[in-house]
Amino acid sequence: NIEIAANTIPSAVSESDSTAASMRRLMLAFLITGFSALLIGATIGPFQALNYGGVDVYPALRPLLQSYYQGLTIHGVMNGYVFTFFVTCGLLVYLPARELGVAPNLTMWRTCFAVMAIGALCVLYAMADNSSSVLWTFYPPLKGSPFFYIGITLLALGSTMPLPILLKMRATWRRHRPGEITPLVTYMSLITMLMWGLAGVGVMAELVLQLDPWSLGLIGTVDPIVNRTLFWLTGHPIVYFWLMPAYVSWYGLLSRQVGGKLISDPMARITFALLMIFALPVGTHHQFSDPGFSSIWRGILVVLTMSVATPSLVTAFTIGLSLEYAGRLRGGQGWFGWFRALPWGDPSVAAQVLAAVTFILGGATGIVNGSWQLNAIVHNTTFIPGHFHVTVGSVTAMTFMAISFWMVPHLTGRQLISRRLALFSVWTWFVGMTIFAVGMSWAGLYGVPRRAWVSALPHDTYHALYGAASVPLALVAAGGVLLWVASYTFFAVFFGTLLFGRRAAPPPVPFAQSFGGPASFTIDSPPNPAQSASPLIRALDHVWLLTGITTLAAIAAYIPILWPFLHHVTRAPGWILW
Ligand code: HAS
Ligand code: HEM
Ligand code: CU
Repeated sequence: NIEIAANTIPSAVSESDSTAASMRRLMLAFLITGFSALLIGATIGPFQALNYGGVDVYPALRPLLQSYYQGLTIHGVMNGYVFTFFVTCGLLVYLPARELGVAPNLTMWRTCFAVMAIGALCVLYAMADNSSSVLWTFYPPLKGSPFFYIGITLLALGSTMPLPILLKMRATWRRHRPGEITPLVTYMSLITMLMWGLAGVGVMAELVLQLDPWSLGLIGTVDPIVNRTLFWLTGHPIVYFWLMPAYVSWYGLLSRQVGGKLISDPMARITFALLMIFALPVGTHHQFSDPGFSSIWRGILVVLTMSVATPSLVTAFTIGLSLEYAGRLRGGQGWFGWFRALPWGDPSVAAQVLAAVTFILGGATGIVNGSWQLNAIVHNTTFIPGHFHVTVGSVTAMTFMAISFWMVPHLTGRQLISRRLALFSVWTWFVGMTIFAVGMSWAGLYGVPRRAWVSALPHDTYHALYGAASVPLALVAAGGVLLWVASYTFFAVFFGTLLFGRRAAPPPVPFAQSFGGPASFTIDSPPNPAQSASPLIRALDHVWLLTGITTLAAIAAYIPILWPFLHHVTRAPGWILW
């Protein structure tokens, strides 16, 4: 045991340091950039909902948007990549830095911001000039401008940069606290970034070896099926890169915000380890309808997909019980009294609990998607966007909003301009997104296709084709309108607080305590000789072992699928359709 005094550790930060001030400014820059992207994405989303309701606003938007597909590309890219990447790359550095009391490498963190910002500007330019309406999956042979692909390359590259920052912070902390277990929030953040760093190999290969040179005219053709497969090697893990930061908040902070404790620290660690190991091998469940790989593999994929759902089922129980514990401490009685007793007046709590409730629907629809036979019914229908708006559109978006409600005051020393408005925005988002997603999923069962400009059809044709789905499609449109109200109310609170919030003492980061795990200590807190941790937790702390297992699992799952493709090369020239 070593005696450490705070002032002898050069990398330790305290609230009053200039380093802490730089960290706050940078975190705020990530947050504002991310939410500005959401502002663009959430403005366009409801137009798409109206499209499915049969209302074609696109002719009226003509100077700004040339087609439905240009808007849809901007919506998917701004929300799915720019919003999520910026918030996450801020959060997963800032929270661990606070938890460990260690300064991050600010130069590297700024580089991460700059690389992603340049990438985002390139992509925005390519989408705005209508050269790249290739949708967020940019499947070849649809072809966009080099600015699009190079921009995405930079966004992807930048988004992995928190990984070395985290590794270095953890190493510094461990040097001063030998033998101790990585504190929970840092652990979860590190696993998320390790998973993402590995997963990124797929899309990086696709971009650097194929799409970048193709769009620059250096190579003439590309192989669509190989590229789709490389895309989904990253494209399934990306949904966990959206989910895990929300889980960091649910496991690491929410229990404190509701006035209780996390019910199980080991369950949080197991969840993250399993999400990492299973995230990569299941990528091809997005390709059940693609030709060229064996039905045995499709069967294995179903099993793997159900396995990757398991850690989220674990999360449902762990978070559910943590909420119940807090609710009972607050006097809640009976079966549901604890749920009512939660501090619903806190918009950050309300947003996260409501997000969790929507995820019950998101998880159930995910399991439908992952079942091969059922996938044949729902694939390429509006059922799929129905599914992912109650995952990324609710869990991620609402949890990030929830975080902003305490974090903007924390970073700026300004109070939320209105708790009631914030509460109104999250309830409206919850109701709007639920109605929207129920409508989309239901309409999908009638075979209404996703990614289709249905409102541009002649009226008779639209009714002949989709009349049977008129009730669910009306729900879609209504949900979309509610979501406009919700998002603009949210942005009024977010930007209003930044500009006009009253000065007040900044709240601390609400780190939760937990049962069953090692207590967490900042680098300069007193030594902690009594730290106990189960063998399981100690094993899970070997993050490189987990990384190795994940790599092997991904290789084992992808070689049999890619092998035949590489022996039947297809050469496709580009298409520019819209
Ligand atoms: Fe998915 C397609 C399967 C989770 C996002 N998914 C997509 C696409 C996106 C997406 C964007 O197997 C479309 C991509 C495109 O454009 O083509 N998905 C799954 C499965 C899961 C899953 C099995 N998806 C997500 C998450 C996403 C996301 C998370 C974003 C964040 N998904 C698929 C499949 C496809 C697909 C196929 C391809 C479909 C096709 O044909 O194209 C699982 O991880 C889900 C597990 C979740 C649970 C729910 C646990 C519930 C919790 C809440 C508890 C509530 C509490 C509140 C505590 C098992 C944790 C207490 C309150 C009380 C009242 C009790
Ligand atoms: C696609 C509406 C928010 C991510 C769609 C579609 C609709 C829609 C109707 C399907 C379009 C089609 O298949 O033709 C909305 C509304 C929102 C909203 C009304 C409320 C503001 C979000 C959020 C995210 C998101 C917050 C993520 C953080 C996506 C993605 C797609 C999509 C990735 C897929 C685009 C594609 O198929 O290429 N949205 N959305 N949306 N949305 Fe949203
Ligand atoms: Cu997936």
